[in-house]
Amino acid sequence: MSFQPVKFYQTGTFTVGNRLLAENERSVQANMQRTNSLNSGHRACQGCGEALGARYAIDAAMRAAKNQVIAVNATGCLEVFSTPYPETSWQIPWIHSLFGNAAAVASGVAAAMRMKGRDDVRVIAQGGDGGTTDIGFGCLSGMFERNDDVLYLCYDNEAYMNTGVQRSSATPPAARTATTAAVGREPGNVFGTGKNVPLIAMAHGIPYVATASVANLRDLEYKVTRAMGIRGARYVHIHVPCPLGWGSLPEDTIKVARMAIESGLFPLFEAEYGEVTRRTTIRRQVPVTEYLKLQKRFAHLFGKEPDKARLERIQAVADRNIARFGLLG
Ligand SMILES: Cc1ncc(C[n+]2csc(CCOP(=O)(O)OP(=O)(O)O)c2C)c(N)n1
Ligand code: SF4
Repeated sequence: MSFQPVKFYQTGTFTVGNRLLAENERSVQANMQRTNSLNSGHRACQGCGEALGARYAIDAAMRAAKNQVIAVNATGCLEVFSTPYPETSWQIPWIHSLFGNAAAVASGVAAAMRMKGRDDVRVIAQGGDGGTTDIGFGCLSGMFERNDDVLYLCYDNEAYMNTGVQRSSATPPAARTATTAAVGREPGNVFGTGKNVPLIAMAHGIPYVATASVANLRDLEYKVTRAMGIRGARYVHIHVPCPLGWGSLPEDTIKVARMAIESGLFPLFEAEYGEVTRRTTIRRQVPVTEYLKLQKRFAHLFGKEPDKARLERIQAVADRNIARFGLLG
């Protein structure tokens, strides 16, 4: 008799499918022992990708470290919506210092733990793309270069959201922000600017670098767990749509994140010591327009006449990623 294994798709939460999986394959969030590190009651907007990503990432890290985690947070939405003094949604030791020094503070905490002989306590630094790719970049590079025993999590919502959606060096080309108006000869953010911090992290030769997305929460948990199993400097860059800044519907957060992956604009991969070791292939490449149309920050590309030239340039970015990382298998 022929045998066809049953494949469960909705395995991320408390769904039936997840409970039918073997215990070691279930998501951290599906387990009653999850730590709820970022608890309910915080003030993130509806559909905030950053809140979702942080909850999954830190709970996975807590499980991997047997609940011995200290987190250092850069200034930004995650810090502000979770910790309006004197309240906090964090259920873990958590420190906020400045906008740009999370990596340096985390290096200091890791050094203190080493001096105390507490190698069971693991240190995480986290921040938005502005705190990571711009103002905190020097501290982050130093942390990488010294190979400090810290996992850095960047929640990339592609702009400075907490202060009203200003452009960062992670803002994509053509995106409208408060500082890149959709007018003039080059509407939105200019092409050919910005930086790719996962690739820069790889250039430091650190033990582990990965990209992840809230569209694939099991993969996010896996990558954080993997990173926690390694000592030294580690970096995970998580794509987190921001309904407020991107002008997307709160209920579309996962869809928007998935379109970024399936168009090739946000490649998912892992790298060890500077070399790509694994990437997530795409079943069917979707045109970038499917992703862009869901967001008002790109609305100027779809006026009476679509801005063909800019759309083609964005498509070329996606196609280049697909070729570079071999995303079509
Ligand atoms: C030295 C300094 N400059 C500016 C600010 C104001 N500030 C606070 S949060 C923030 C934006 C944070 O953006 P990002 O790091 O991308 O995180 P997000 O809010 O998007 O999650 C800015 C500019 C500050 N706190 N400190
Ligand atoms: S502005 Fe964006 S990142 Fe900040 S809480 Fe709202 S949805 Fe989240």
